[in-house]
Amino acid sequence: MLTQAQEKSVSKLMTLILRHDPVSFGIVLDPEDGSCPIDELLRAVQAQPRWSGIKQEDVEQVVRNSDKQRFELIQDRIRARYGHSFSKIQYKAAEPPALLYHGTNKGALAAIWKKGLLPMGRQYVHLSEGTHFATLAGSRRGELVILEVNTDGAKESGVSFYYAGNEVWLADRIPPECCTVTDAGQKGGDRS
Ligand code: HQG
Repeated sequence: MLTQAQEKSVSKLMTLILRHDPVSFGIVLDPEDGSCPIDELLRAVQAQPRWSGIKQEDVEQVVRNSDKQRFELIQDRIRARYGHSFSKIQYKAAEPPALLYHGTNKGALAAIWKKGLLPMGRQYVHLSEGTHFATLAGSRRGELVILEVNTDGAKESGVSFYYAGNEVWLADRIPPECCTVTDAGQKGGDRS
């Protein structure tokens, strides 16, 4: 059984492997769904001296307790649900709710009004059905701003949406005219 601090640390290592740099850990992710066999991930984690004693049930604990449900177990395979920079996971296009949220920061707004929301270092723009996830994402860099995204407008501009699970939606880009600032951030970003 891992402590909360250990869970966080293993989770960070797992996101590094499954989202960003599988190659450095000797792992090949499935090019379609981004998964790998859970025993391969386990061996990669065990190869780190600090985690040589880790067991599969510990990895399953991390998956279960992840506050943002970052990982998904599919039988004997595991993948990160979202957040990838390394490989472009093929998600199925899906019909999003009329409104989605994106958490960002004041410093990024000028560029967003010019170019819209772009994936930046990741493969997709990350959006959420409620403001809770957007608040967590946007609070990481400076003053939080929550944008409301008009998905019908974006679809009219040819944007496809993909569902990553746990209320998280992905898109290749969002045009600036489909974004408006909400005051949800100022209200404390209540879970909705
Ligand atoms: C901003 C983490 C300038 C965008 C988070 C964001 C989330 C622009 C930053 C998940 C821009 C990219 C994803 C433009 C967008 N010009 N800045 N045109 N378009 N941006 O981390 O959405 O805890 O790559 O607003 O919490 O913040 O790791 O994306 O501020 O859930 O599981 O550029 O990753 O989850 O930042 O975060 P990121 P994100 P985990």
